[in-house]
Amino acid sequence: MRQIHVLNGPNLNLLGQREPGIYGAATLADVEAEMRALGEKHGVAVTCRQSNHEGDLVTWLQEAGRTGADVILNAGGYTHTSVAIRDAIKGAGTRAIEVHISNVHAREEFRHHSYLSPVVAGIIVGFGIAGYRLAFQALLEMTPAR
Ligand code: CA2
Repeated sequence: MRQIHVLNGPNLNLLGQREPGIYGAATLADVEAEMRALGEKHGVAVTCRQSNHEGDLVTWLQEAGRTGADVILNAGGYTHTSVAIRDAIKGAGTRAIEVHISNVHAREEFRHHSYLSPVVAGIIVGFGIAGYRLAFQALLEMTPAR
């Protein structure tokens, strides 16, 4: 069965609780429920995880690469800092779509650069939480990773 892992990084557990003007009112539980519903509809095994720790994301990206799961990744602030997460995607051969809820290019300069963009299959930015659904649809249109 095809697998999609939905990985969210630091502070995304706060979705819907703070800064609704930037990130909207939906919670992470809402996002994950939508991903699971899409999985049921399309016969995809969906695993949702969130961590505030860089190493957890590295471990989960390696696992996805090993097991042939596709990844929808919002690495949060680590997007702009993490060589380790980039190396995990590239090193494990993980196929990932990078998602950002906000339009990072319309925000502070330091959010304009992503260490991850050169090693992911595609990037979806600025569509709010719809970006996760768009990433799911994009993956469905690709040949399964394995
Ligand atoms: O727009 C995105 O999805 C981001 O990945 C979110 C990250 C930010 O560092 C990136 O530059 C862009 C921050 C996630 C923080 O999420 C919060 C959600 C609600 C309240 C406070 C923080």
